[in-house]
Amino acid sequence: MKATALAHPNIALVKYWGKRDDALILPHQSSLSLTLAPMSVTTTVEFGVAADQVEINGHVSKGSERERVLRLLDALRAEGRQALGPARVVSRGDFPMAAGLASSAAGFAALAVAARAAAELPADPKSASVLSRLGSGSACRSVQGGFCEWQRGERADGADSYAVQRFDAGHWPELRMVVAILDRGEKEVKSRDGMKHTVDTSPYYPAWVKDAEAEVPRARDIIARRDLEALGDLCERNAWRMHATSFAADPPLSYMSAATLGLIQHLREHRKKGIPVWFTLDAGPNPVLLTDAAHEVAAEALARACGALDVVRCVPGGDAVLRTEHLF
Ligand code: 2P0
Repeated sequence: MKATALAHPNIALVKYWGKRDDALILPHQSSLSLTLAPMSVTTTVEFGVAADQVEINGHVSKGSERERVLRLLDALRAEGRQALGPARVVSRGDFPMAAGLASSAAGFAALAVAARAAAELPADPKSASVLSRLGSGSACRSVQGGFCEWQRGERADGADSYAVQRFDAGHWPELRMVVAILDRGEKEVKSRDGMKHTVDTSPYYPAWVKDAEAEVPRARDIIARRDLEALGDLCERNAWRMHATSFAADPPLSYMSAATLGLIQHLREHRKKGIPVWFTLDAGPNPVLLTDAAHEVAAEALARACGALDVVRCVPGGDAVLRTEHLF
């Protein structure tokens, strides 16, 4: 009853921003992301040990981090096909320092895939996606590679709220995502708190939900024909609108810094000069630049010229996979 899995992070092209159920992590709207290589998280799970213990990146987990892991394991244990007992979990990420990408999506995707395998359940991306969602919403989009769509679902129990792969990593191999680290600091407001505050207080929130849901099929069509310019325009528009809902919260919430806005301004100048580069922005000040293989060097140079302390170049990543080497 021991298994190990490796999963990659993902970056949303159409963002998830706000829950309709905080406990089950059910979103108000669907979202669509690209799984990113080369960064990954590897997690080993073993059931049937003396007591639950969780270790992430060499530290014993406590508080909410431990609770999130146990919540996911409890859901699996409650399925009750066989008595699984307490579990030992060891997880390790290979993210470069301050990669600017949250490792939680990759971490919970790897945990779900490893825990299901340790429980001797058959490989099933849908069930693993539902399970990983209980740790972190965006994790459900990291169970598979390439372009994954998290369908919001309708059911109150969340059984129909999971991600499906629309295109695998080989569909658009020359696509590039370049993370520009403008600020290495911890953000003041975590995504989970920021999205809740926005849902609760922003008068723009209903408009966001309607608009984002409508953007998902448009993004799918654009990705099908590999139209970089159209995808760049859609990504930027969706990022602006996600942040606009937060600007309109009470009190207002801004994840952008002066440096973020400076870089965005430069992108426009670069596009006028014919360099195909666009941005997206999660709940933090560090933009992720969308471009192609022929222009990733130019995108990195642009990021550094705008003050980036670090730059991480990413390519489309593959599915979460089981590994035969365990971490303990
Ligand atoms: C996304 N983000 O779609 C959006 C865009 C941040 C901005 O998913 O509360 O760590 O664990 O479900 O998944 C980050 O939020 O939040 C996120 P929880 P999560 O990628």
